[in-house]
Amino acid sequence: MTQWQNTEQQGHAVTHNIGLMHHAMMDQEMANFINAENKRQQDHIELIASENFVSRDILMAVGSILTNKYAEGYPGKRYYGGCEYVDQVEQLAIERAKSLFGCGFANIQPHSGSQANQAVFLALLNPGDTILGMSMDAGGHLTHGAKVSLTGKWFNIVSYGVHPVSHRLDMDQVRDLAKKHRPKLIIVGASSYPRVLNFKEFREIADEVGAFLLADVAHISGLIVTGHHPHPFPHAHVVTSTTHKTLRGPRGGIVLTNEEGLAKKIDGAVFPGLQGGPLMHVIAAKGICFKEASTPEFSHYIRSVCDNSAALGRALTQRGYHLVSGGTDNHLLVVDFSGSALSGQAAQQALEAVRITANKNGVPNDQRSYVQTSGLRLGTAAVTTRGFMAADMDIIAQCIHQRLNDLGGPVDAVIKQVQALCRTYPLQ
Ligand code: DSN
Repeated sequence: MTQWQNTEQQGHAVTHNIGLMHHAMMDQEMANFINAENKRQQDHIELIASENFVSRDILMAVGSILTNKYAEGYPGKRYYGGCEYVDQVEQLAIERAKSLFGCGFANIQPHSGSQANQAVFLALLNPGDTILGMSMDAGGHLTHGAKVSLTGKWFNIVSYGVHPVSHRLDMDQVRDLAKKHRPKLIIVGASSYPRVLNFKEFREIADEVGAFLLADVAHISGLIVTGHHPHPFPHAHVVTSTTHKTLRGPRGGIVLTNEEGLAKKIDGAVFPGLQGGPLMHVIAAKGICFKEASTPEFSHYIRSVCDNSAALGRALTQRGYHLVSGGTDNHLLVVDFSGSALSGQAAQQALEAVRITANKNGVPNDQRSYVQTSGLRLGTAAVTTRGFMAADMDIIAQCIHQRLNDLGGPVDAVIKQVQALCRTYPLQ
């Protein structure tokens, strides 16, 4: 149970508030869509590994009047007047971020994880510099060097992958590539890597070639701050994260470092380098998120996220599915359909029809296109927030299996099981 699910009364209060808020909106056309999405979130099992459900306090902050305020600059150094309260909001959130991650400097203004990464590139690199990052089919993120992203267009990208059999990071390959290409920046971090990242070894390689090390922990930051994954500090020069995945905060990004000189460059890169006015309502919500993530309840939640992920992996393996790397150490797993007639895209669509939401994903050495893919990424952060437990993972695996094993068959029986689970764990 999460901190706000512990009291049923609180849970009901949230449902009521959200419902009332949207029913009371003047723009009924838009309210109808928001209400429909609210119902979709209630009625579907959410397995997209990067999504979660925020607390009532975070929702209230995101919907607050702070959205009205322009505050270009940083606390005490704004370009506009009237910033005395938003200064306090941002300073409190910064202090909480530093305390949560145990670091000296935090910029909490990036609008997203991608912009947090771009700020690091702007602060540390020049166009044409070499970046060594993880390839997308091995689990890396778009901003780590994909050709279609700004990173791929403006920098010289060298990509490392995973071992073709174990699907785990091949540190010899990373070292060899680093020595051969002498990157200015090495990125460690992933969007679909189910195993532990060895930040220490990455730093050793970075030091050997004189590169900066960026740890993009967008997916695993909730695990890191609760001790369920090794910490990127003191190894990384810079750490970026989103706040809305396992950290369970509002959508957004952060950049962290222990080095004052880097912190100054990063601040300048975020504003005025990349962004204009910070989203003060989101910054307040980030501050609430950092406080929530420092509680024992959150630590217990993350333990359950990992237990559920392991249980889901086991339940799928027992039903004959192959997982990238054979399993998971964190909040996500990737089902590997390589060699089968089913693509990741077809699996995603088939599950959508029974109200299970997941996303297609590349797998190591994927023979299908980025549109089709041969994998399906599943994560347990969102369902665990609802209160799902390890035994429920077996039911989810059974629903997935029933559906994928009989694509032309009737969907009613599976939908009924999904409905029953969603009713057992209503969203607050
Ligand atoms: N879209 C995010 C994810 O699903 O991992 C990464 O940006």
